[in-house]
Amino acid sequence: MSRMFLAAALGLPVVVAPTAASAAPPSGSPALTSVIPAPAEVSPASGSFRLGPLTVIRTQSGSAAAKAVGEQLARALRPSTGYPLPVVAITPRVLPTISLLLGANESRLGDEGYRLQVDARAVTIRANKPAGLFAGTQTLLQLLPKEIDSPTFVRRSWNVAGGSIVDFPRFAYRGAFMDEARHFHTPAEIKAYIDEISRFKINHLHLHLADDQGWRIQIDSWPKLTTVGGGPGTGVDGVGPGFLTKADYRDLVRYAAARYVTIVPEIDMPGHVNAAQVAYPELTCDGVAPPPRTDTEVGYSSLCISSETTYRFVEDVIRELAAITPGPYLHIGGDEAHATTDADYLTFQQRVLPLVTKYGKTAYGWNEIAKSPASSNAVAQYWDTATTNPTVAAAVTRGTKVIMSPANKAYLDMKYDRNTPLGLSWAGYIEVQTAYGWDPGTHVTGIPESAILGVEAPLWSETLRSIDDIEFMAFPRLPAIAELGWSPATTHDWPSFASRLGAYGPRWTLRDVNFYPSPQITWQ
Ligand code: TNX
Repeated sequence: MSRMFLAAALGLPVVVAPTAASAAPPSGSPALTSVIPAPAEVSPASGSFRLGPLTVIRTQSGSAAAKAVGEQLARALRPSTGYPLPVVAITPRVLPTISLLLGANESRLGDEGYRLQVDARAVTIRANKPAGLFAGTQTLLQLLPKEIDSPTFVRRSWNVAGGSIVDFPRFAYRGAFMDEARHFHTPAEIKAYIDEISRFKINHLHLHLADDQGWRIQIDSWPKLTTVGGGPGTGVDGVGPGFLTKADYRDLVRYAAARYVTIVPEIDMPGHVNAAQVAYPELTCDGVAPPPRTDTEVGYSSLCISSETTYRFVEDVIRELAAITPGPYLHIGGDEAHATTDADYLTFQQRVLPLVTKYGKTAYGWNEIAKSPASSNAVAQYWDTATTNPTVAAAVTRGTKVIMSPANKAYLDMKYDRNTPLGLSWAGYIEVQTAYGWDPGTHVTGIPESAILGVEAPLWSETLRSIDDIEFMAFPRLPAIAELGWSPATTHDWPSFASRLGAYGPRWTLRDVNFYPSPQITWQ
């Protein structure tokens, strides 16, 4: 204890070793050190908490958000345990209690951090904000025996190892990504993915809503975008039609928010716009509709930079999208604009980046936007495979912030190896150890940690059809990226991650989540 206080007083990282008194965790209960992403501080202690038929979930009185987190926890625990687990605001002291309390009053926890304490009488999660309570409950789920994830009743004892965890994120932004354009994934599939990513404390979901092969979000002022651009025959190979109505989108925003995930919408421009031009030929310079495209080429389409119709279109889309998006970011793409001249690209971004600000959002785009001086208050998504990029480094000195998605590390649509049946390989093969083996804070020369908002794991859909396909590519690499975004760099350790992942695998099996059984991992 005194060593811990001394270290804290000196501002040193506190690494707390289990004391001699700490018994091994109860049989079948994971150790406090088994959590993904690795918590900031873990202090195992003796004893354990037994979740039983009389356990109650107590939430901060007066907080509807804390109560909602408590209800979600109860819904996660009831099927396998069969216990009633009432969610209440006050409890008699004699009952075993899981408490979710606000007012942790500990600044280093920030908005998403939490403190979790486990002893024989109670599990107590304290946080400054409800987001921290949600994060703490995700940790608690991993501390219960894996059978907790069974959709049906399991007869066993439900113990949680004693001790405490203090946890908070390294980066504010941890993102996942779905490509709705190349293949439309339904709202139910998007929700299923949100359920899984939020378990690893991912807090943003970027939706790529338009590309050459399809347009997937209702825009009232340009209705043919979806009736034509999202209609039959759209998507890669013509087999990915569909679109989100505004009602669908609002419902997804709410569903994600309940899991502390913020939706980030993307409309890619000035390239990747063939589907919009098929629907509205006036978006081309010659006014002639191009043929619909269902192949996977990139870089052939461009909005007409000299036409005022283009800016009327772009402003309408940004305005309507901003109005249904409570989150701070609006992604305007900007990648692979090979059919736009450099001068036109700059002209376009100088007009469009400020439009995002006009509608109250922070502009977010692929790293090519760093070419534009107007990107200084925007966020650039680094997808380059190189570890130097002078253009992005120069933008950073002007104020541009960066989210790291290097394609050769963080792209979940890259094959694991040459035998992977799905995915692409233009950025290389990415096995789990490769996805885990980099540091977002030092990866690119001239992009210091102070300029980095976080990480994101794109998952492009050229080869993906079903939720099974999505899960197979995302798991187990998404937890690797989640750990790089959440956990302190000092916890980074491949053998530890590999062993925690191996122990986690059966949970996916119990939840019927498809995953790639990487040969790099000893699956339990
Ligand atoms: C490059 S990454 C693209 C996408 C493709 C992806 C496939 C980026 C900003 N653009 O258009 O879908 O590769 O991996």
